[in-house]
Amino acid sequence: MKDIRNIVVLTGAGISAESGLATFRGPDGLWEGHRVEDVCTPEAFERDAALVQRFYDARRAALATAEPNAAHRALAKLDAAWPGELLIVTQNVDDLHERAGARRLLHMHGELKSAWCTGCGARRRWERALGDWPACPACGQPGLLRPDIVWFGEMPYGMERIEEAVAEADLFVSIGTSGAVYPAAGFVQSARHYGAETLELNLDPSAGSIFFDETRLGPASKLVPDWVE
Ligand code: BJW
Repeated sequence: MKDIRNIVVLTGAGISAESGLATFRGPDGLWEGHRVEDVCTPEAFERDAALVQRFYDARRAALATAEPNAAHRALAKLDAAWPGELLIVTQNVDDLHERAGARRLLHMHGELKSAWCTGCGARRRWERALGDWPACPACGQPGLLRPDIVWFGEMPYGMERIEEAVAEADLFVSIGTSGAVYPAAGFVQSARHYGAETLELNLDPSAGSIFFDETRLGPASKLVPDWVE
């Protein structure tokens, strides 16, 4: 095995499943009969903002009672102890990684507890429901706040920093993601291209399983602590 100094960890909905938060695809992947691909777009928000706000209000309500699990805690422990470079790139919009103590963390698909104003561009911490359609606290304009979430067709956050970290990585680890959504699904191939070892920890093999040097199947709460220790 090569010397490992720089690590990139990519996480998806599967790491929060054992904290009680639903994943997107599979049996629980529908919401009020809508596919995630139909709710999570700027076009859906233009068409029916109230429906999309309800989807995120329900997600905020679920997050209020969720706690980090052993997988989040193990990554936070790795973050605290790892002397080399580490970047945890999460596709998740929950805050369970940071509540477990992770610091070297990037939310590439946005955050549930943030709202942004499409009028003035201000981003604000937001824990309440947006369903009552409040005015923007920065510019005072009503009806312009939206969830600070990256929808299909929008550019994920932090791509430059992620691409740099992936190019420098000696080890790329993917946890609890189906590999159905790009650009995150393509990171493993970039990491390989730049010479990193690649490891997948997931309940089922993902769409990109063939690109990993090793895949370990099982629940994240078991696999992640086993890998970190
Ligand atoms: C467990 C477990 C347990 C369960 N233990 N495991 C080709 C190239 C590039 C782009 C595209 C392309 N083709 C199409 C596109 C565009 C599009 C896309 O990917 N579409 C696909 C449908 C094909 N992508 C975009 O539009 C993105 N933007 C973009 O591409 O901009 C241009 C650009 C170009 C080039 C470079 C950079 C940018 C934006 C994507 C935004 C995604 N947004 C969402 C919703 C918002 C967040 C939210 O509301 O929460 O993000 S969609 C949804 O899917 C959410 C997730 O973050 C994302 C990924 O889902 P995830 O996490 O993988 O969850 P699941 O449910 O799919 O899988 C869970 C997994 O866990 C499963 O495998 C289970 O087995 C496992 N599991 N329990 C361990 N206990």
